[in-house]
Amino acid sequence: MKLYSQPGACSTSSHIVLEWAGLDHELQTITREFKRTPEYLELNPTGVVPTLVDGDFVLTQNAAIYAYIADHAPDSGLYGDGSARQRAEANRWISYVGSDLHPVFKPLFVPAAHGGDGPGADDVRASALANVARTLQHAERRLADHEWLAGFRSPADAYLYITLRWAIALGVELTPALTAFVGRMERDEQVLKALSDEGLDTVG
Ligand SMILES: N[C@@H](CCC(=O)N[C@@H](CS)C(=O)NCC(=O)O)C(=O)O
Repeated sequence: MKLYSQPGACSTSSHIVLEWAGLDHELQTITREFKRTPEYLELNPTGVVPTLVDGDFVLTQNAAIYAYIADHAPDSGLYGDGSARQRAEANRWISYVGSDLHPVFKPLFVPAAHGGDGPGADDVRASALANVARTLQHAERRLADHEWLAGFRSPADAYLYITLRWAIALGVELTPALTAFVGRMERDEQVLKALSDEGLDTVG
């Protein structure tokens, strides 16, 4: 399998999941500019990361990639014990990160697409930062009495960790439960390997 990842983007979560699964893989780190090339657009027509290539099969979307990886590593426990309930629990938290949390960062990363490059730029930024903090409260409450979002370590944790790196870079102050979670992730050897392979530092 070959993963295309832009270091520090959400694709790094798919990379962490590959490491957790213990699957042999090749990594190609790419830049924002490379995502606009015809070569890459042929693989991923929307020009985003991640993309996973397995033989003649090209897969996009983090959630789909996590599940595909887990299907190739059935003993990895990535979706808990594999029961309907634990798979649903992992998917519930993957959806929260992917559909609720990840999008609230967009006005901060692509201000021009959200009216944040004109006279009201400061207001757009302040409101986006408030949205990040508000949306993170759900994870904070969960992690106050759980080590991992789903109750066991799942792809949702890798995805949350990447969004927390973004929050830290943007100056959002993390609550103790989220800070402790970042620490747990950064004590994990496979997480450290993925970060190092992408040339990334720890942030906790
Ligand atoms: N729903 C997509 C979201 C992918 C996405 O938003 N990727 C971002 C990086 S985190 C991206 O490549 N954006 C385009 C850009 O930066 O130009 C997925 O889960 O794969």
